[in-house]
Amino acid sequence: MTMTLRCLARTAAAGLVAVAALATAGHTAEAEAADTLGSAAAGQGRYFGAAVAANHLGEADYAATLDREFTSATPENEMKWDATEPSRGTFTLAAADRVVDHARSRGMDVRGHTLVWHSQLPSWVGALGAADLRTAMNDHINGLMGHYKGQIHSWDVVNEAFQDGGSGARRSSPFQDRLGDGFIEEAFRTARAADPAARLCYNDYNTDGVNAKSNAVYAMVKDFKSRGVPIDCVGFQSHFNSASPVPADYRQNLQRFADLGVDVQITELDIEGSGSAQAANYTKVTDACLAVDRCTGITVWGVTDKYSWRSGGTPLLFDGDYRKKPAYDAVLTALGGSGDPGDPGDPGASCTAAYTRTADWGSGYNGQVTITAGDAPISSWTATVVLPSPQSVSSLWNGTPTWAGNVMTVSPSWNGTLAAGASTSFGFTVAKNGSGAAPTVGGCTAS
Ligand code: 9MR
Repeated sequence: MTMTLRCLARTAAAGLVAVAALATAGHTAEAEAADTLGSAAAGQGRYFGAAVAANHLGEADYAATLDREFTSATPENEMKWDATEPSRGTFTLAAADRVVDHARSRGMDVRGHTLVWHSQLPSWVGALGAADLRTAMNDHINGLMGHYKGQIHSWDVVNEAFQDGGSGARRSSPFQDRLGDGFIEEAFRTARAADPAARLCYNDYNTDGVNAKSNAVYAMVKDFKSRGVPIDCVGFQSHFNSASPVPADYRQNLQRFADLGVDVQITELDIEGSGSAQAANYTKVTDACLAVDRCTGITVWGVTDKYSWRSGGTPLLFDGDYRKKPAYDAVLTALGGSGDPGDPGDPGASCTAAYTRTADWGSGYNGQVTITAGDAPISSWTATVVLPSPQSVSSLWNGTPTWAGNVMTVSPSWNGTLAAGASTSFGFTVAKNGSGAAPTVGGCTAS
């Protein structure tokens, strides 16, 4: 006979973050039942998306995590100019189609990223003169938006057109250098005509707080709104680390753009770090979006740390084995959702204890308890064995027993450290003393 008793001990850090986030986030009873990022965000009237790479969709865990948790997908590289029009007039959209088809067939929205950007730009574009470049830019917008017409909820029409630093100036690029400031306006007007139903966004980084760069974008959006240039939203990439932390005025900055009459979206969120500190930063960002009515959704820049562009900084919500990180719990809680702490992928230390009688010789028997780590690695465990009276244990191996009456608590001797999902076992010999009943095994606790 085999008995299994699942038990878990969530890390104190994750629990504290969850409690802190619960105390600060307003949420409805209905949303509280949500147990995925997408469903919890939907309860708040928002989407929750991820950047998606076509070449990972064949990996079962990748696709399963994406499909379970996210309601929006942004092709990470597949819609960029170098991928989609490597030579003039030749559109290569198979990889982008794979992401769009995967996402839409599972009910996800798609963000289009990105039409006009100085980077990942094939060299033929930079070699064009002004008139030709203008035509090529408009052809590119029409080619992509035409192909995906009606399938994209928001397009990053222009990406990263402003310089970093304090100047608030436009960034040098073939478009800026040959067409001048007006290229942005022209791109938006062309985009509106190409797919009138799509939300048209300007997207940039280091514009997340109030600073010279975001002031310059703000002035452009204000000007566009006052002159009727079609713009519907501003994307805040939100790539954070210790050198570029979540700004204290993040919410205020989102709000001032929203007050211009555009939606705001968090478009490429990732925050380097780990544990409760990373979780707290994710809570700040999520809370900021929820506090701004026109913040319509959040996209994290990847599904798993292992494929992040900053993988060394472990900046995402799922680790390299698709386990939920404390940051995941923090976001879910801030969105008003609540996870099942025992569900697959929870990062808390946990273990199971399974008992088997391995030998029986009339007056005695051998028992074995197999300890299996849950979805996270563990460094120690204890399990309890309740022995039926009047049995007694004559020897025990691969464990260290302590006794309280007929309850034996066993801790590791040499075998405390287990990888996620790995097992060890301890064994013991029992004198029946007239009773052949099975012991009760359970109470596995891991740390
Ligand atoms: O995540 C993308 C990475 O795979 C590419 O190598 C890189 C090339 O420029 O672009 C990354 O995505 C960028 C996004 O398109 C625009 N904002 C900054 C992102 C991170 O570099």
